[in-house]
Amino acid sequence: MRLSQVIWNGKVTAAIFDEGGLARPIPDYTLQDLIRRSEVDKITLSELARRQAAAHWEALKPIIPIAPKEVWACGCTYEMSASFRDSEHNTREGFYAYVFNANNRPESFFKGTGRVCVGPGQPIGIRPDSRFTAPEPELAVVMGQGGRILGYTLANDVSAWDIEKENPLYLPQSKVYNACCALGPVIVTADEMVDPYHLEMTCTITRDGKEVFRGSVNTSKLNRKIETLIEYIFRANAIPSGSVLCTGTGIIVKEENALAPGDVVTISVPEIGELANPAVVI
Ligand code: DO4
Ligand code: MG
Repeated sequence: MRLSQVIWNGKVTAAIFDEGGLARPIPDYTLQDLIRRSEVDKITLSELARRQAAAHWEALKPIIPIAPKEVWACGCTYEMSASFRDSEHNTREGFYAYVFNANNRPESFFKGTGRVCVGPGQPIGIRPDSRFTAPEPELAVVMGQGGRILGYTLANDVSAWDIEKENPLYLPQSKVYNACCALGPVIVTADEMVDPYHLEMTCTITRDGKEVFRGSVNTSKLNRKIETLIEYIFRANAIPSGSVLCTGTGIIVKEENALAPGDVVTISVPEIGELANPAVVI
């Protein structure tokens, strides 16, 4: 099932989406409410959504699919991300390759809360003190109690790479700021996601209507099991149900394509949809 949220009767409301973009609102529920109720009543999210949804389909636009309690992210999970960072950063040789190695502890960091997240069509942020901000297109999972995967969505882990590159201790400043994370357009529930390790992801940057960047990756290149990433972040953190984990980027945007205000970043995976956001200086 494809779940997201819409503005319905002036309120943020969970909704079931069909492939064509029509929606059945789920009155009186946000996506967080739906998750909470499905866990209390011990029924699946899809079953609860089906029971509570309005009978009619409407042409409604998806907004952010969930206001996440917490957003976590993993890094250097694709060879591309680790080798680019090793080649660009002023660090000890193999610094990033070390965490790419699946036998070592993965990199994970706290990306923020719902406060820093935006949905489809909303502006993503460029820090005023960054000259090189890049999109990081990532597969993201919505987690339930104990880290159970409830569904899959797309994320843009927007990052001020020049700040990270200057010194790895600046990572939180490069990663966490207003509008640093886009999510959407829908959450494909875990029971309907055919194979999260075989998704073809594309990212484009459009400037003044012209495509200035195109990159793609298949999630088969993800060097970790998503369950392993979740297990690590839960080791010493009671992460609340309704939180999101971004699983790392396999698409690298170089400095010549640094985001400029007005650029539009579009991330797409056929099984999930398209997440497009304009960039603004925040
Ligand atoms: O090591 C820095 C962050 C890496 C990251 O966010 C990624 O690989 O996606
Ligand atoms: Mg990332």
